[in-house]
Amino acid sequence: MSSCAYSVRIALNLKGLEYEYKAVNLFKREQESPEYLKINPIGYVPTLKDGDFVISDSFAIIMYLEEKYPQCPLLPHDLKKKALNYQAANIVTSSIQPLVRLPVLGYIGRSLGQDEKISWVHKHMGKGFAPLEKLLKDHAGKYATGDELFLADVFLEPIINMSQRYKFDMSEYPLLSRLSKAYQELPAIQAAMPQNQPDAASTN
Ligand SMILES: N[C@@H](CCC(=O)N[C@@H](CS)C(=O)NCC(=O)O)C(=O)O
Repeated sequence: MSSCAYSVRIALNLKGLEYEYKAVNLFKREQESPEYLKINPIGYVPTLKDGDFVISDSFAIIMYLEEKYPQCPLLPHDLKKKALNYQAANIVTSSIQPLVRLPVLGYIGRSLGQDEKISWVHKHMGKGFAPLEKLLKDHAGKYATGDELFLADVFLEPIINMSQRYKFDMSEYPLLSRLSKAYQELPAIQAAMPQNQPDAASTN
C-alpha cells in the first residue's frame, strides 16, 4: 500500500534490477516491530538492503540506485530539467506524502471522523497536484519532463495511484491524468503496482 515503496519498485524495475521483495504490513504495524526498527529506526517503509548496506527513505534509495546503476538514468543531463525533476519529486515527498501518511490519517479519522479524513486527503492532494500541473505544463512530453521517464515520473505515479484509493477527482488535472494513463501502460510500472505485489490481498 506504500506509495514510497512503489516509487522504489518502479526505479528498480526501470533499471532492470532483480530484487527480493519482503512485505511489511503497515496495518499490522509491522513497521514498528523491534525486528524492523533494528534495520530502520524511524519505522517507515521502504528499506533497501544491498549486501550489508541498509538504506531507507525512497528518495535516498533511488539516488543510491541511480549512482550505483547508471543504466536507464532517472536524472536528465540538462541542469534545468534535472532541477525540475527534483522539484516535482520533492513536491510529492515533502509537500504531499507526509500529510497523507497513515498515522496522520488514522488520527484525523479517529478524532474528527471518516468524512473529515477524506476531505483532508483531497485538500492536500489538490494542494500538491495544482502546482505540479502548472510546473510541468510547459515541459511534459509523453512523460512529466519530456519523452523519457525520469525521477518526477517515478514519484508522480505512486501519489496519483494513492489519490485514486481515496477517489480524488482528477478532472482539474488533465496533464497528471494523461501521465497517469501513460504510466499504466508500462510493464516496469505495472509490475511495481501495489495491487500486483505478493501481499496485496492481505493489505486490502
Ligand atoms: N520520506 C520517507 C517517508 C516514508 C513513509 O512515510 N512511509 C510510509 C508509507 S509510504 C510508512 O511507512 N507509513 C507507516 C507509518 O507511518 O506508520 C520515504 O520517502 O521513504
